[in-house]
Amino acid sequence: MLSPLNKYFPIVALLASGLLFSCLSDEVIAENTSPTRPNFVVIFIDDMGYGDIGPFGSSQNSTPNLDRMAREGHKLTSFYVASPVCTPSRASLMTGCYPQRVGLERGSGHIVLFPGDHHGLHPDEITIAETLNKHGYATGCFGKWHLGDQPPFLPTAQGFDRYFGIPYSNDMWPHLRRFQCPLLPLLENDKVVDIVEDMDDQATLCRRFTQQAIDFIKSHKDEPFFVYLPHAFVHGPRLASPKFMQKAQTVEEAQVEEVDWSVGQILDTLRNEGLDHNTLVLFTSDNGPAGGLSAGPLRGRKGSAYEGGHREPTVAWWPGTIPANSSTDEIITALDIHPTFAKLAGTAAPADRIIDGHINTNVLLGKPDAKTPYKQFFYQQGGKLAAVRSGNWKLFTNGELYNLQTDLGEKSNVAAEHPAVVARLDDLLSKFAAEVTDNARPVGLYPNAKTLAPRPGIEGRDAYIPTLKLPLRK
Ligand SMILES: [Ca+2]
Repeated sequence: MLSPLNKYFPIVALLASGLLFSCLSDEVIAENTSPTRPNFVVIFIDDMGYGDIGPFGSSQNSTPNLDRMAREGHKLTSFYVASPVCTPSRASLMTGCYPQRVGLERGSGHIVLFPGDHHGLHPDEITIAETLNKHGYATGCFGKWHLGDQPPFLPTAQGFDRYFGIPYSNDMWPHLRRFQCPLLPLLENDKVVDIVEDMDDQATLCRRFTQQAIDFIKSHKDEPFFVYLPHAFVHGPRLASPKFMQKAQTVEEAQVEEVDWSVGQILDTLRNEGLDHNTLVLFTSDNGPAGGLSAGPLRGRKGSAYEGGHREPTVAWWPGTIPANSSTDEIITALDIHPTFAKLAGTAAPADRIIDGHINTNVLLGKPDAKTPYKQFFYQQGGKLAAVRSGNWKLFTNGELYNLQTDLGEKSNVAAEHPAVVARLDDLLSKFAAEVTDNARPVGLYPNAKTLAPRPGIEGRDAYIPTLKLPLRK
């Protein structure tokens, strides 16, 4: 059914999504576009908080490789993900759209997708991997996917030439007894090739995904490549490799330090192969800290619309192009990765649909005096729109108002003193809620879904029937 808003679609959608501003920033950066197609590496940690690494003030964890990456690169202190939980955050990174735009603001009856879920990222969505792959890039995904485990939803059906990893979270295994999950499979492309049986296997995941990424980089060094390395670390259940467990005080510290080792391995590979001056590496996390990890000075954790849930410890590195030892506090988000990387590669994110992200090249690359194209950014909680940031003001749907410039920790609700600001931001929330509802695209659906691996102790086909109540959403 057509809604009244659809009649005004071009103007309303452009205004609401900020595409007008994308076009403007597009013009500004045209002269900065690299003549050759750069390589891209996105290192995406699971559940790591704003305060967990050295460049963002951690004194608990030793992260010499990330410290060096920040010294040689650009620290993004206002980098946001579009959701504080796994599936919606990843849907946004891949598409450049708010999660509700692509029908993945939550899973089916749960906040994220589960094993054998009949929902996933719709095959008609264009991922950043598809955009780059069509433009001649070799594309590899090594780690946790979590955008659907049925055939049309897997990475190799969504633009990746090669995949090795776990299809969803590492705690979705038989040891999580309340959900009676199947065995936790490791996939190579779309085939189950191994099972994560126990904690010793869990401890190998950082090493294995890192090695796969390195092998892919080496074998594609003569063509442009896009490597997406979504680590299973530091999501629970947690165990790191023995050499990291031995020297750390806690398992969280050991896992952060092994992730830091992984970063060092990737950057060393790029240096040793002579690829560092033509490769942009982005390090960040999918959502705020889970238990045992740190949001630093921020309020809120994984799952929250406070800054700690959405603002991630982010470093960009591209020697010779990104200035060393630089930083910015301008807003840049996971929504921008698809349109910005596409632009840098000499192509574009799809133009036949709304893309919420911006071409945010100048902020990403640390150009002098770069300004964010964002007039507003929207936060989620529990699969619902929960807050908006505009400038330094942040208004929650429950009426709380904070000034992030003077109150980064969101301690002091000043709504009563600024009724005009509340009214302006409340209007942004209402307009976005209406626009995104009217212009949401469908979630992917795969009827009669089966799990990829069996539940232990059950014979035959029954072992592959999902045990969760997974209602159809649309
Ligand atoms: Ca996560």
